[in-house]
Amino acid sequence: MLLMIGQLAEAGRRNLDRYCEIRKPDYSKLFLLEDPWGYLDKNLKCNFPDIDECFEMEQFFDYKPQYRRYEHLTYYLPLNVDATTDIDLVRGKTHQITARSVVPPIYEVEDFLTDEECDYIIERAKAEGMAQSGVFGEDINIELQSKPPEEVSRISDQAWLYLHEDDKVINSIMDRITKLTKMPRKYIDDSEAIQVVNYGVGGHYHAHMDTTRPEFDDDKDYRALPCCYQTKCEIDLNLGSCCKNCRYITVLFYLNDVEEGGETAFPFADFRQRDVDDLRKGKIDYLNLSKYCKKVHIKVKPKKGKAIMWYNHEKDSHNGLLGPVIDQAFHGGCDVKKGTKWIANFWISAPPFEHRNKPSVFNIKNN
Ligand SMILES: O=C(O)CCC(=O)C(=O)O
Repeated sequence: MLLMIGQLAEAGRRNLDRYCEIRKPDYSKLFLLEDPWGYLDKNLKCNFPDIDECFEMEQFFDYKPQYRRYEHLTYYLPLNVDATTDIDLVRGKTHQITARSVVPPIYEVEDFLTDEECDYIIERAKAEGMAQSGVFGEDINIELQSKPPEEVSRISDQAWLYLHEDDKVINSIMDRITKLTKMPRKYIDDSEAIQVVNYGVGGHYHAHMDTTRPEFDDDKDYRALPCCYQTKCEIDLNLGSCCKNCRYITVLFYLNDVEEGGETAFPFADFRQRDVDDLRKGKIDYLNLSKYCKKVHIKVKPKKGKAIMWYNHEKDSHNGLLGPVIDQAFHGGCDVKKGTKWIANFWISAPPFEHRNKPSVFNIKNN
């Protein structure tokens, strides 16, 4: 152990890179999905100057076998836009699922939650305490102080609802999410808490990605960083973040009816990638939904109990785990014009290939 500390400290002195990195695997073995012999683990090299953090990473090298295997992700595509089909979510009731776009696949299900479930989530969030929403890796207070409201990226309050095994209401919703997404249950249990959000009049969230685009976000290279759901490291608002979001799927629930406005808008859905790139480079800021909500074609109107889901990433065709980000998944909430808007977000996280052995910090059985 002492030898290891010495080696790590030396590695730290030599290399100021703050994060563990993975040596390039032998590509002839890249298609080894389950890696039962720990082949790829042997190629991991730690460059942390911070020894404590390094030990946290070390733990996953010998983590218990059940965490070493991730089942493949599920990715399903609609035949065409507006295609509707029946879906079995609860016994004795048939729901309908409708595709709203193909890239990314966006699906809508009415009455996914009952009125009682919506009210329960709102009450639990209020009891938890609603506080001003933030934006990943940024300090929203600086924006609020320096910009007019329509330029501020996000104006809302939020609370996190942690998943507990004994919460029957939330567990039954999780069962339905498993059926909706057709994902292995482990991914659902490993995902983040539910985020409940409330917007007043003028409240909005400009279009953004729920996941990190590892090579591009804020001109920072996030590729070597662990996924946030696999680490307890804090997000430092001044220095950038120490992890990246690896949110494969978003499931968003509308918890009330909004009198006017508050649509969820997908400004680039079903655009060709080239068009997305051009639009983003152009003079008009299409991400500003206070100004451009009207121009967006694919918008979902809030309705109490409705759920929408979409993919933020493709599935990696080589290994069945987290694949490339889908840039067309930019989305946000348009200004609420009248009334109030309550939603809940549930993000299903998944590891990219290089982090597949690291367990989630959110597994409900661990809390
Ligand atoms: O409010 C909405 O409709 C969208 C919310 C959203 O994009 C988010 O919370 O990430």
